[in-house]
Amino acid sequence: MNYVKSLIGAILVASTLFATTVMAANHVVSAQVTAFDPMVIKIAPGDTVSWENMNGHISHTIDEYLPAGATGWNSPMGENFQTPPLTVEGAYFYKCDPHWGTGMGGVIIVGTPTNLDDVGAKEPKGAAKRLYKKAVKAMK
Ligand SMILES: [Cu+2]
Repeated sequence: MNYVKSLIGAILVASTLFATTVMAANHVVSAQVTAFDPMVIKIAPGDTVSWENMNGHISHTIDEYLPAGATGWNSPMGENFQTPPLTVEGAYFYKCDPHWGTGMGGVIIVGTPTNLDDVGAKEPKGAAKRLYKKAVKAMK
């Protein structure tokens, strides 16, 4: 009986570890001259995103567009960067401050983009408007 209990316990622990390992993925975005590739990505809650080839670039969330309860980031200039697990669902808009004038930015859609209508209601202009349209299109 004790053996069966401990066997069941071991299976539960193993399956939990397995699920955690399998479910959380990292998604790579590469800085290409003055654009992020891919510009819009869809990920699952709990996944992470990392940026590569970041020499001369920044990943900085547009905090006024963040989903409610989400925490933004501002990566160190010129350094590759990885987010913590993104657990709050919604669309995370981010920009490269030095190249924002040329429209260098991107969107990470975590699960359901619950805040996309709110972003649209803020009537984004210029590069932010372009990102917003790309995010909407990605959900169709
Ligand atoms: Cu840049």
